[in-house]
Amino acid sequence: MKLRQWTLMAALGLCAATSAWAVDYKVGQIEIDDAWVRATAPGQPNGAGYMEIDNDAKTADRLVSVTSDAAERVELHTVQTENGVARMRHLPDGIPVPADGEVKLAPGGYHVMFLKLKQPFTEGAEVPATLKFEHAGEVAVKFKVMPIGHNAGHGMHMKH
Ligand SMILES: [Cu+2]
Repeated sequence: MKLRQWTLMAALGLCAATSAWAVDYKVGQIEIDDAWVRATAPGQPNGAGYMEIDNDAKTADRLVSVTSDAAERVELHTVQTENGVARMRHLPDGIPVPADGEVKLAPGGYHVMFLKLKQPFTEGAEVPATLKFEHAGEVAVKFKVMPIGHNAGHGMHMKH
């Protein structure tokens, strides 16, 4: 009996370790994976958040808004390149989520823009936020704060 308990604990421990950062959230048939924000440098007023949204439903959905106490305002943005310069663009209608498909918010593309942070995003912390989908409804998530250099991609020359 003692041995069996140990085995179970070891198995659970391993499981927790491997899935520690890929926190999944679900609302209706929408699943959110790998929600993260990049840590902010001192004095940096805004922060960007990313995640993967999976939709198992046979109908398209839409991420219409994100709210969070961590920032004065939260917007949904994309990045468009004009004359070789990547610029962020506000998406007042939100981000479309295809039926039976997925959309990725990632550096260089769709992102959640946290504007006027109330305090810096510090590595290892979590940023609570509420996602609102047109059909699936609302879900509370936590964005994990990753190091400044995490997944830098080509978002380095971005202008707002
Ligand atoms: Cu932006």
